[in-house]
Amino acid sequence: MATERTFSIIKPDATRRNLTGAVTAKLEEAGLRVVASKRIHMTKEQAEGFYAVHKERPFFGELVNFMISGPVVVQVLEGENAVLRNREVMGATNPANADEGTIRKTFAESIEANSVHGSDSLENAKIEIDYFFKPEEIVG
Ligand code: RTP
Ligand code: MG
Repeated sequence: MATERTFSIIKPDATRRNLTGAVTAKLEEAGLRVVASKRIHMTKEQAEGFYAVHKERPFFGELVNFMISGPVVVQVLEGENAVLRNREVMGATNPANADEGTIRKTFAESIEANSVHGSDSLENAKIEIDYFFKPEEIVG
């Protein structure tokens, strides 16, 4: 087992419904420590850059518009196997397919408005953390 850091976003559908605390509680209950957190309203350029890997996907434009439709909370999470652990507690992308008790099963509105983002690999976690945080903003 290895202590890892991963990157999380509490998406606009969740901040709009005052679910920042409830989502964070699920992360903490899963053994993930919030070592950095800030509420931001992404610019279009920031969202497009963040989701650049999806730029050829049919949902790219809608996804960017959704992500800039309200504030988000970007977080760095630390814990044992944090990348996989976070993916487990998030649940499947489409809440209809997500397991009971997961964040998306409990809170998500749709496949797009699915309440959270989480890095899908350790390599991407590092890139995504660096995209939003300066090293001194992370307190382990
Ligand atoms: P994420 O990157 O946000 O953690 O989610 P994920 O890995 O489970 O899903 P991914 O395939 O990377 O897609 C990124 C986000 O795009 C939106 N999406 N919309 N309309 C659609 O068919 C569709 N598919 C994906 C979701 O917000 C998804 O989280
Ligand atoms: Mg993804």
